[in-house]
Amino acid sequence: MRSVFALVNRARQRFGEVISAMADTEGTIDSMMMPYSDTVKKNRKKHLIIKDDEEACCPQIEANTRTIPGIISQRGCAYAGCKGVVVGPIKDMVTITHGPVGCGYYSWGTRRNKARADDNTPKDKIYTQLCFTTDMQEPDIVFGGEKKLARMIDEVVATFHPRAINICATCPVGLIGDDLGAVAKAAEERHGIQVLAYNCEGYKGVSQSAGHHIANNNVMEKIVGKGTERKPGRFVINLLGEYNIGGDGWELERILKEIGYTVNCVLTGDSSYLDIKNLHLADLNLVQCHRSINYIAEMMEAKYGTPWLKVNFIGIDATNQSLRQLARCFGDPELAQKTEEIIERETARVTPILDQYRKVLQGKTAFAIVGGSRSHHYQYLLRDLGMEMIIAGYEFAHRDDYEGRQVIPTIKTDADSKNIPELHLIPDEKMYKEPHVHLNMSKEKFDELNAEVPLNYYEGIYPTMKNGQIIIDDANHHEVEVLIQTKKPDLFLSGVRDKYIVHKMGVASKQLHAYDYSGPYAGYNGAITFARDVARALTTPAWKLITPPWEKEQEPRSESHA
Ligand code: CFM
Repeated sequence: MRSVFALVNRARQRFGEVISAMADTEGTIDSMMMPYSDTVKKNRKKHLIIKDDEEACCPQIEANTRTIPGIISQRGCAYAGCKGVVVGPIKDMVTITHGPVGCGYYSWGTRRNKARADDNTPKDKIYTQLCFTTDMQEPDIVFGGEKKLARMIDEVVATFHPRAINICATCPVGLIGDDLGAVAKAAEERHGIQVLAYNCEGYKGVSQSAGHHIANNNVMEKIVGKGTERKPGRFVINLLGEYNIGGDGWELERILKEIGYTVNCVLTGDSSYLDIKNLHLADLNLVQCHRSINYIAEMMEAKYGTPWLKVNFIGIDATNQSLRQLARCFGDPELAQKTEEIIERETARVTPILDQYRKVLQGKTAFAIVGGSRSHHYQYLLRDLGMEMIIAGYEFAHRDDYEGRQVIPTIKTDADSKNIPELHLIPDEKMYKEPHVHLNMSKEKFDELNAEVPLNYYEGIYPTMKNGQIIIDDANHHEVEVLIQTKKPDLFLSGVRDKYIVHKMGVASKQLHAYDYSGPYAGYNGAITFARDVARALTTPAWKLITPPWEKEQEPRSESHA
């Protein structure tokens, strides 16, 4: 009898907790909406979800739509997504920014994708530390910038002899109508190397996400499939959507190579033009950042039949699970055994170190408001450390990143998304192989595998969140301030634009884009670095010296700020 009472009591208590958490969260959302007009309120409410365990499926969220004019959120532009994120890190291509100097200058070296020389790419063929821009001036805007761009390509070829060149468009180039495609084509004929033109004018689409798509299309159409050399090995894989921020990709290559995989290409962190040409010769694609690279994964599936597996190498449990699923894909007993050996050895090595950090991190809460995938991935690493991400936000993700890929056919296209060409590729006559042939297994075995380890699928962030937690799309400073004041996290994970404001509010803040010059954060060694950085951030005595603004006596606001 006692145990029944205990159960009932526990259930009541749990019910009470959930109700108060929900009421509290409703209150937070009401405060966020308070200053808004009815139209803005209606719009912003659609970009919020509260996780509800009772609901069978994820409520629909509005995502990848225009930010309301006048509200400053954290998004970037299409040029940033194309040049800054996807094609900029290709180490042996010169990437020219065609436009006034600001776009090239401010995207120069700010994303910490690292590159180094390898067997095929000597040091003098790596251009990622340099900034190339046409520096358009008023006469170029008035009379057109095509000649200046052509001259610049000639100069780049004469000085650096690169293997290939990217040209990325900025807003004014699209407005004055420079024909980048024609300039690139003429340059290819003059120099006998590939010159790719990306029409990634900043205003295309609603965020940098449009630039990812434009970059994916061009890389897929113009580079992938041009090579013929498969790297030696029985298990040849690509790691897509990994950009080697702070050396993440190198830590993952260390682990994957030791298990017995051949890493054909990491796209695009520390990748080379030569490797991308051979992308189609791998057996399997791993997808780390779904948002930025799912287009190439999907197009390769259509054109070559290459299956893809969504992985997450952020966190120990997440890494171990991804490695096990990866081994399952090849169905090889030796590979499975080696995987278990490495998992056991690495987990045993890092666990005692993480245990030490857990002593100060256990029970702490965090928010993450980042681009389009880290707010999901880092939940696993935080849980390894005894922490909980109570609010997760994306700047520019699409509905499938929140709700899962099954919603893709139901996503409405609008004027902004129609702006970005959608390539529909058909199976390549010579190179298409059925997915099970890529994995060297029978169709039956492949179907069994697919039932256990979902291939070509991503479930989104929603299932990982806990009851009552908030998911927010395209958050702005005002909303972030209210969330911090009401939910009082111990740690805020975001970018440099809000980092220092949050510090001044007395809350530790870590940059999750560039890792504040630290890293790697991926894999086993990355988990240690992250735990150390977060433990330091939370325990620094500086917090004792700061009084959050809401704890100070309210000073009357001056008219000019009202
Ligand atoms: Fe993918 Fe990225 Fe991200 Fe992204 Fe980015 Fe980035 Fe990011 Mo900054 S590709 S979506 S456009 S994981 S640069 S390495 S950290 S916003 S969450």
